[in-house]
Amino acid sequence: MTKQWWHDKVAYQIYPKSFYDSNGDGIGDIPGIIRKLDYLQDLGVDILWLSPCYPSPLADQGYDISDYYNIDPRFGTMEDMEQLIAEVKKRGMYLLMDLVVNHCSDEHEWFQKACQEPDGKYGKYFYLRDKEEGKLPTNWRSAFGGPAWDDMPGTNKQYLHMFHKKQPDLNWENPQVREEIYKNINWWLDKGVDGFRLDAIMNIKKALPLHDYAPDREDGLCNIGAMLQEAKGIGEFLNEMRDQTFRVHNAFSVGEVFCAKPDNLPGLIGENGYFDSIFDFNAAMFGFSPNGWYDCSPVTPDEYRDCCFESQKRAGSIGFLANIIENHDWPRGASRYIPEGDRCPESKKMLAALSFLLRGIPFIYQGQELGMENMAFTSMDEVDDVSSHGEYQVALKAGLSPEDALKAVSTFSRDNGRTPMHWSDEANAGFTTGSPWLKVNPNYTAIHAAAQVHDPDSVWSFYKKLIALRKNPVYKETIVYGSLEPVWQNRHNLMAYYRKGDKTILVIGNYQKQGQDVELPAAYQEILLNNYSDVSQDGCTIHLHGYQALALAF
Ligand code: TEU
Ligand code: CA
Repeated sequence: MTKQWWHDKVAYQIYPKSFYDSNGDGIGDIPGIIRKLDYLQDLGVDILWLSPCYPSPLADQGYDISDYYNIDPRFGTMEDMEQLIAEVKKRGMYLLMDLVVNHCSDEHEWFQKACQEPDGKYGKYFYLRDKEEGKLPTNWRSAFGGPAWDDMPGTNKQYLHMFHKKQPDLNWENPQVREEIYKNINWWLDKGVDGFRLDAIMNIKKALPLHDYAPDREDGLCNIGAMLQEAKGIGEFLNEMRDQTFRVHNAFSVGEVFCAKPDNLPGLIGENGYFDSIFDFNAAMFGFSPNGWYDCSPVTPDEYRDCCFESQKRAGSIGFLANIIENHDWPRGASRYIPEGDRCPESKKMLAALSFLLRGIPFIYQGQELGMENMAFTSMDEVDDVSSHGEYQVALKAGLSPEDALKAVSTFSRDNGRTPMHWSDEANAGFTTGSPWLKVNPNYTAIHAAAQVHDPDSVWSFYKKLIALRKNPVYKETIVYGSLEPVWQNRHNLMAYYRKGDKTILVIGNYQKQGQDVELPAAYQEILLNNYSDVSQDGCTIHLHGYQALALAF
């Protein structure tokens, strides 16, 4: 495998709106990110991925872009952005922007012009169909609920939106659209950005001609998954994009890919793949129901382990997965993957170690390094996310009481990851001196950065050790490029694996409150990581404490 600059890096996702507010308007901003760069450098992360901060009506919190060449004034100015790029570089770090090009905002001038002249140049930038009374062009359900077609203002047409109605899908079949997109990517790369995270990128190719699929709910609509499975030829677009943009700049690209079929992986992340990496959502998606959030199930420790190992086996040495336990679209990992009642620093550290030392590129989501947890929303008024409001309605329609529907939203809401970052135990968790745009999780008084950065036993310090271990010159090669071999896979509530390269490392997590024993095949040479202060052992038998995590070198 040809070595690339991003292989040995650790990435950190910033959700700008909720990271740090520098001017007291309740909204996180770019100057706020600049002020916290030393915090990130101290933690040890290298690559920063910024969720969108381009001008946007924020119907989907910036994933609806109205100008690809600017910064939303709520987040700062282009000068702020340039300063951020410079400050990141100064620290030897890298910056990724979010590339949201399956759709733009309905307030983007392309869509505005398309409305004025649907049969003109810009009409061809979108998927438009003549409006027929009482019949939609196709029976597709949008990701946030309701039909994926809406009336185009001032015309007799309807347009396709796979997500919110303020996010019209761009027509990638039109070479002019592709050219516009590549031009924009190169413009940012020329500015000094080091790469992109590619939003909903597998949605760009539609199965043509567009047609109905079997309805899968009482609304008579169908999930667009079936259509995406059928779409052929996305590779032509993705290869073209890679060759005309990322390749030219030696830039890093990580794709948000949900439909990675095992035989697809070489094409996706192989030596000459469309992307340099794709996120592994196998555990995130486990237990999710096609019926909606109200019908989703929790993930047990054994299921979590099996999901991780399944992905690892598929990826093998083909390429690098981007490993996450959460992001801005999912519940907090600590809440989803650690059973209720067991969430404590030890269990959070164990989860961190198990995920972080997998083969791939670790991505940490803001607040994960503190062990931030889900929010207990007490009313839908506290919830902003469009998707959560859609799912609340789905739950009510399915017959749930408002209390139970709220509980489902509280468990799975994307806002769990979007509540403001906990910097300190001051008002509003030190996130803002004003009134925060989204309610702060009341548990910030117990979980916050100020207390953790100076505490050698904190979750934060454990993440710092994990990052340092990945960079340890003796073990780096093995952790980055070594193979992964599961062990004791049939044991209950135990996740363990070898990383084998020029060194051999055994990673063990006792995924339960009770202790349990493991027999080592031989005596280890060194303890690389331990979330307890001791290892209780008789010869090669280790008596693991509840939620103990170890990395041992042989
Ligand atoms: O997400 C793509 C996507 O498919 C989401 O609907 C995802 O399945 C869901 O949020 C999980 O709960 C990306 C972005 O990450 C998301 O924030 C945007 O809303 C979406 O694209 C549209 O741009
Ligand atoms: Ca602000």
